[in-house]
Amino acid sequence: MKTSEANFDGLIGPTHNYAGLSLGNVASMGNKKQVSSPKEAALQGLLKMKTLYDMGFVQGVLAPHSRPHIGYLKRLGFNGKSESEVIVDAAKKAPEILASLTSASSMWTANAATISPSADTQDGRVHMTPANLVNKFHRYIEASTTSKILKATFPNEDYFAHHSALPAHENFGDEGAANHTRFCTDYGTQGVEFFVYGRKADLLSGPHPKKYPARQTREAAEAIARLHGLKKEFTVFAQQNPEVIDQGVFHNDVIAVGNKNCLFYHEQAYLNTEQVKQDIAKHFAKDFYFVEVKASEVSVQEAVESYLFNSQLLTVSDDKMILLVPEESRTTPAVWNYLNYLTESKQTPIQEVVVRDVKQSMKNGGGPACLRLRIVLSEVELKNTNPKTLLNEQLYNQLVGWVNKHYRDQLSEEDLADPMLYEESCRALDELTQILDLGSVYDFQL
Ligand code: SUG
Repeated sequence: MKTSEANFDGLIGPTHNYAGLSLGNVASMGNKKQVSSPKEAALQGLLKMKTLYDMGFVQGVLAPHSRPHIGYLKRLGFNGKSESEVIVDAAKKAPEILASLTSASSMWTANAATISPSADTQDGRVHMTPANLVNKFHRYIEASTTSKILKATFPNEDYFAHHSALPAHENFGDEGAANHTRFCTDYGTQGVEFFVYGRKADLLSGPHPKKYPARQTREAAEAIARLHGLKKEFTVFAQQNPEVIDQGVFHNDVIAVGNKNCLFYHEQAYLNTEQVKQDIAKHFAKDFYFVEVKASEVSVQEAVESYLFNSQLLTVSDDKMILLVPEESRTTPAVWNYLNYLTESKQTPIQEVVVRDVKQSMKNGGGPACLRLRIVLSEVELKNTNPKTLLNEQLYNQLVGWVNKHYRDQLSEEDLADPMLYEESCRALDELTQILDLGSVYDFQL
């Protein structure tokens, strides 16, 4: 039976904007208050999805969340007889809270959840745990809707086990698949699950960054491994180098990407690289490729600016992988030189580079890998996936039409105070739940 890796991308929502909400994410901090284009953002994301569909990959779509989040506005004491009045009240009294509750951040589905394929789990089901994202308020509010959307996308509990997010406390800070990688020989056989964390819950018990927050704890990673019923001997935990977190590497997927028998990473990514390599390599009888990029080839700063490692590493045939990188990797000279050298050398499985423009998302620190959640699915699991969420030519055209009909060309800081934005979003999302056959997943639909 054929098992493949599907990519579920977050459809970029109608309130995409630059509010500078993410301390430690240099793009988000640097582009604060710039004017965004939700329409361009969503179309760029859809084109990336279409690229992979056209190449023969299974490509899925995860719906965006409804924003601004009226429920949280009310819980925080903003009042009004209607949703519009609540928004106007918040805009007047605390625009920064309104901005947090208007973020379209659910687009970065690498942070939506951690997924363990059925080949790795004790009960033979695909296990999913939505990330609690406690480190950032605008992201912490995602977990409950993410859970509903995942259940509507993978409804059959005979095949899919849906866990609750971990307790919403910093000790269990969890950022989902952005800090999780799975290595394997074939997608359908036992894999090695690799969890990367930024700190331990007890800050006194080990190294941690000094300037920017470490979003993921070791305790969170261990809890996920327990919940998913992973075998201890096939689970590897590694700490990120705190010094790179302080340079803007807020998730492991900003400094490394892995697939099958290959880990592509920066030499400064981990605290103890040799241990990481040993722990992974011992599971592979045949070759495992550690493709290490030296600081002399690409500095951490260049890696962060270009998002070289926030790329999608995809298997196209037995011994060939392609790397889908953002446009910024092409325009950063050291990175582009390195990529040319890598593909020409033919020493590793990475033999081709595909470039895509996702600039609207990149300006918030979200590259190609942030926009997708990888889900390994067997044939029968794929059959039990909501078919309306799987991209094909028709769905692509339908979604492009939907974006063009509902999305604004531009969104500025002041526009977040406009209650019409909420109304437009609700109309768009209501229609989307029908297109994707999701049922009622939004509070405004209850
Ligand atoms: O959580 N940016 C996101 C980017 C997430 C990238 N994901 C991965 N690396 N997997 C974040 O920092 C910025 C929103 C703003 O500033 O308006 C933001 O949330």
